[in-house]
Amino acid sequence: MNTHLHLHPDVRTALQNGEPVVALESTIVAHGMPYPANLETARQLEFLVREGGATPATIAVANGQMHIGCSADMLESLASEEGVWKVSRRDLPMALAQKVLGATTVSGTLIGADLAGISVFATGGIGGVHRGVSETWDISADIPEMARARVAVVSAGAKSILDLPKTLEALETSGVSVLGYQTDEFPAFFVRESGLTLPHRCDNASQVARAMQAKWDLELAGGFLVANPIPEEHAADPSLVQTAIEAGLEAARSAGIKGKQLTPYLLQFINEVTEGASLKANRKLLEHNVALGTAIAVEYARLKKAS
Ligand code: PSU
Ligand code: MN
Repeated sequence: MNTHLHLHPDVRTALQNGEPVVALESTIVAHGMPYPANLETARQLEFLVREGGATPATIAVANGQMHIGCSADMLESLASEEGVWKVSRRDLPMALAQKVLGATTVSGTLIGADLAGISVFATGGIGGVHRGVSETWDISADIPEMARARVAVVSAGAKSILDLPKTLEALETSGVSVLGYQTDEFPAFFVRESGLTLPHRCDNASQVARAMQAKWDLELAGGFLVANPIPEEHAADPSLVQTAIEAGLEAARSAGIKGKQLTPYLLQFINEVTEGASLKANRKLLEHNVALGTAIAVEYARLKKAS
């Protein structure tokens, strides 16, 4: 095994036995939510994976290794320490070489999951094509990574801090199979609707698992984006969210925020402006995605054992 890869003993055992494992990202913990809600959420998500019959693997970088499954102490440090790196593919070599504490984005987490052989990863929202892309060329590394890693990502779609139509186009170009889960529409994170129609729909976890098996039996590179809308009862007021997003984009523009700082800046801005309403919705949709991701991981492990 690679010395830069550290598998938590529970994760190692589960993978060796062909049991279901669900990857979780750490950027939402370090850069996506305020303390202590971030730590409570991270622990709750791991609990939900176990409750659903799988093993959680929160992925992060520390002490020169990519950790596939974090210790309780590491989770606490990620949630509370200042200066935690935000790690995508380009940052990984230096984060490892300098032995810093790093939180992996969707893209960084996908690298770890793929190296470890974890087929399902549940998160909140993915990165994508930013608004104003023709000026900034800002397209998240999440997109090319979903095109490479053989992992199904469960998310509540993407926030309209992004250009959602262009994000879907970029996913199509990259060959990422986007599946609406019990929906025909691409969900927009805090809200269920975006007005954008998806090409494919699945209505249960076993349909998703069969598509995963088909794609990877053929040895096609890349994965899936399973788009799981936030439950109706937890969805935010669309106009409230839209106003907060517009204000955040304007504030980011005038403060000159760009590059890897932009997404964390916008997330924090929206959390503050909506006075916790968005944070609550964020936690609910994460729990919902983790429950679905776990069900998909269980189904996929069952299919693989049977074949
Ligand atoms: N979008 C969200 N919540 C998040 C992120 C995105 O709604 O927490 C995080 C994820 O870790 C994602 C990263 O991979 O931001 C994307 O950052 P960037 O736009 O810099 O690629
Ligand atoms: Mn970017």
